[in-house]
Amino acid sequence: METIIRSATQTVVISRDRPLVIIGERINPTGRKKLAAALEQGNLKLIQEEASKQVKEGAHVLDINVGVPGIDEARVLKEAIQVVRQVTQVPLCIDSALPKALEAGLAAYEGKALVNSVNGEERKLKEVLPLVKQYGAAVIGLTMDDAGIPTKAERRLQIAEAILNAAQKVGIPAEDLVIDPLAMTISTDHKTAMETFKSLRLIRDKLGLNQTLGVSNISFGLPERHPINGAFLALAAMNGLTCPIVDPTIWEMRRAALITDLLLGKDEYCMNLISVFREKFPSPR
Ligand code: THG
Repeated sequence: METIIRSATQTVVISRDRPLVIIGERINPTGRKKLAAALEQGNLKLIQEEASKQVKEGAHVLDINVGVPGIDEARVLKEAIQVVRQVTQVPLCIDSALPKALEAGLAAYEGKALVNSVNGEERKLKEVLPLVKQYGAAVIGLTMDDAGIPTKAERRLQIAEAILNAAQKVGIPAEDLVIDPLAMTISTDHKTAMETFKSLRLIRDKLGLNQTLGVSNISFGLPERHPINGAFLALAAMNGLTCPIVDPTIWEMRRAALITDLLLGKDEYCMNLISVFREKFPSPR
């Protein structure tokens, strides 16, 4: 199963047989006051800086979310996509809760985008999937529906199946659907990571789909967040995660992804690990 996304000049292939595809999460005003303020003022300089920095630190794809309350999200998303293109050519993941904004983003994007996201709610499926089809994009499907996020992995698999069926019904092939089985906060449910791993395995083994996770969700409210996120990333990759959403500018996260690829046999001669290490730490340490 290969999910292919593209910019005008670059192609990224997401597959179990390949290294993890890193989706850079930093262009998102949630929990980032400075970015939210810049977006409100129409200043897109910070977005360009975040784009360049993340690609330099190993992001293969950039998530673009400009959701600030009260903002004209369709217009700002379109502008953000245009200014990011001026500084990097990596493919984009267009992230909005508003179908109108997704449409404006897709119309402004040159290539095959990844749309973040649809879920199992009837209304969402009806609004978002036709857009994905119309623009020939790929889409992330969250395993939640009108009843919320199921605790049990078996139910998350059912929702993934329902999203897959709905996608195929409008002509979106299975390879253009990436499932997000949802990383929850482990500080409020000590078994939640285990349920996410089980979801990853079920969806991988029964549906064969590529899968993403917002990795940092796992560690909210805890000390040692980055090491927790890193270990979670590795275990999730072992169970079917292929394109994590992370902050690659945190070296510990990039390092976790590199080491995970190495241990899962995706880094022949350890070339990637060694070359990134040399670039990052040019002098002996
Ligand atoms: N699944 C999918 N998409 C997602 C998520 C997911 N998009 C949003 C989110 N979850 C992943 N992206 C982010 C973006 C920003 C932050 C976290 C996850 C963030 N982090 C710091 C924090 O934790 O407080 C902010 C502080 C900072 O670094 O400045 O803001 O699960 N499909």
